[in-house]
Amino acid sequence: MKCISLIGAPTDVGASVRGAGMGPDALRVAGVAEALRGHGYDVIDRGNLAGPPNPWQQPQQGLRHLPEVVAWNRAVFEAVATSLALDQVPLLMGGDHCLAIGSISAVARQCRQERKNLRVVWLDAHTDVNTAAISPSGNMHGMPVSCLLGHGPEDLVGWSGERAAIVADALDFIGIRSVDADEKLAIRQLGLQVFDMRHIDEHGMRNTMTEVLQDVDEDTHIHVSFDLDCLDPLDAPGVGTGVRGGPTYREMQLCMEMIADTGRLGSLDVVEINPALDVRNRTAELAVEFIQSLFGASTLAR
Ligand code: HAR
Ligand code: MN
Ligand code: MN
Ligand code: MN
Repeated sequence: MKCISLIGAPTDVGASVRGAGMGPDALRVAGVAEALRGHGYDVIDRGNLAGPPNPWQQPQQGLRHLPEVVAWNRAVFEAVATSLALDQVPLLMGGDHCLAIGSISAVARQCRQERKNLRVVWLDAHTDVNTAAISPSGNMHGMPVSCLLGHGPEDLVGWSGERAAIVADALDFIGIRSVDADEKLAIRQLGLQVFDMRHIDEHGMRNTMTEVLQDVDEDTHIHVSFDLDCLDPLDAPGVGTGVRGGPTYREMQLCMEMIADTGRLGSLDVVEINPALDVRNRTAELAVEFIQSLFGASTLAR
């Protein structure tokens, strides 16, 4: 069994509200390391990365806090790359979702070196495929997917060794229910596969995940990018941009369990937990439950 390395990135420079920078400690307090050790994993907590404070400024040329977003993602990229080089499973504890740029760029580079097929499962209420030109807010947590597809600011593309860290076919979105007007056009132009809440309502989580995971094989590396606002805000109140109508607790458990069953989970982001908005750390505790399922905990298996 591989060793899991916890990497904290305590920042909210990409977010619309303050507070996600406290996410790593919320996950620690909720017992993420102990829970995973309880399932037999070796867990190393690498502590928190360092980076610039949040200057809390207006967007410039459509991008808010670009230099700070670049600095934090550089640190994340190096830490995730180091963990993968040691054959560990990096668990990035955000922080806001802009950090997926550094995380997934490092994963994509490693997969190219090892000739693995990278598949990214994006669990979110939002598609995060805005750009400076179309974002209604300039907040960069709404843009990581564009950067990873090679359509971001020059400072944030190409880190994996190719302009596009991932191709559209390698990415599946689950739980989507909030897409901005111009983002819809981008989704169509890029040919992205979006399993929105309507799809999950009609086909159920089981059929949805069967479709998402159908071509996973022994050479596949699955990266899960888990934005806690994918869940319903009634279950996960500690998020900055909650949208009602998310998957149920049971549906999300099944999603995690079906990914675990493939045995191909190789890396994970857990982002957008905002303890300042939470109720007694409920959202971090919920995240720890889902993380356990993702790493193979099940009711009856020992
Ligand atoms: N689509 C909106 C924007 O770009 C909201 C962004 C999303 N918030 C997140 N990321 N938490 O998924 O401004
Ligand atoms: Mn997101
Ligand atoms: Mn989101
Ligand atoms: Mn697909």
